[in-house]
Amino acid sequence: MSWLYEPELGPHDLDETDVRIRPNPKGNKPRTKKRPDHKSAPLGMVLGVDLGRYRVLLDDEPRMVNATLAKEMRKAGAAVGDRVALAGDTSETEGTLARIVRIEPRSSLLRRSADDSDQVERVIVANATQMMVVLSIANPEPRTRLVDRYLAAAFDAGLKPILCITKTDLADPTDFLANFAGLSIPVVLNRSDDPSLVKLTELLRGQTTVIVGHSGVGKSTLVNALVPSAARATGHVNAVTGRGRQTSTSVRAIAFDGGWIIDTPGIRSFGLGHIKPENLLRSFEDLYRVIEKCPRDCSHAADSPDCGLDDAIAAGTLGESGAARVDSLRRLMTSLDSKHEN
Ligand SMILES: Nc1nc2c(ncn2[C@@H]2O[C@H](COP(=O)(O)OP(=O)(O)OP(=O)(O)O)[C@@H](O)[C@H]2O)c(=O)[nH]1
Ligand SMILES: [Mg+2]
Ligand SMILES: [Zn+2]
Repeated sequence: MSWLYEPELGPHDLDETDVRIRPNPKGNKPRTKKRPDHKSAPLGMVLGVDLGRYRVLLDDEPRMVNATLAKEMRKAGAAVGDRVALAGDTSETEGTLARIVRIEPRSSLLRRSADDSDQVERVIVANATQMMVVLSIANPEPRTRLVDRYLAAAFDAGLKPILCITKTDLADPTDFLANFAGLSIPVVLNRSDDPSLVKLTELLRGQTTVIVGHSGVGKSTLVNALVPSAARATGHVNAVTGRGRQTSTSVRAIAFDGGWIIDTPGIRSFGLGHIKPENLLRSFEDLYRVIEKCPRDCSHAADSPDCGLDDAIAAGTLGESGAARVDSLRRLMTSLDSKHEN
């Protein structure tokens, strides 16, 4: 029973469609399935979601409205970034709650799965145009494999990727950057004691950018530097485990320079069970030009006899980090393959 999982709901939170007793004068005539089309319902954008409660910014008034999902929308769900139509009471009078009755078509959808063998998707953000992957050069240590995962997800969702390396006051990022030398992705360096926001602002202007990365890398710190009024809480990184404290617990869209920046909670893993294998290959753009010339039946796996990737490593044409890049791609391919065996 669903109420068991919604203990935080009070009496005002019940959707009115749950409790309305529909008059049915013709006795046992079945109720029509036809729903109102809500054509004139006010539109808005979802800026935040907490425990099933949506914060929606209206299009026509500079005002936020609290809303829940109408019954027929609960299965589909809405995400931060979604454009939605509202019905019911949007006056924000105490005790009233609007209902999300329609989600407008999405231009993009960023998803992850619980793990690579799980195709059940969790929607992170709708309608983003870019993904900024944040990693700190130290505390916590950067992990290139997670970046590769994010880049694959960005490619699959059609989002333009950006890399942002934070905490450059703690260590020199030069060596680490060699990992991404063959990619055409913009890279921004940042330190919070002397943030230079010029390049970042240029990259983010007018875009809807979802900001992702491990807990503690400094995502919310960056958001606060860009939009001080955002007042996002920031947390410490545990000195022993090197882990962040999962300070941000929900996704939030914040207006920035004609667009939006969307702060997300740090996550431990980013499953790719939902992405197309072809998109994984293409997201390794530095390797793809080699892969394209492989024999047609090449699996590009480590045991594939004529794979051009091995020749390219041997010839040194993939640069210093070539072997590590190929290894990362092959690990991801193996991990994603496990889903087909299940
Ligand atoms: N030295 C240094 N510390 C930084 C920098 N940027 C952020 N920090 C610190 O890193 C810690 C974590 O920052 P947050 O902004 O909370 O990190 P987050 O990525 O939002 O973390 P979650 O919300 O848990 O996902 C805080 O103590 C920040 O002060 C930086 O450039 N240099
Ligand atoms: Mg945060
Ligand atoms: Zn191959």
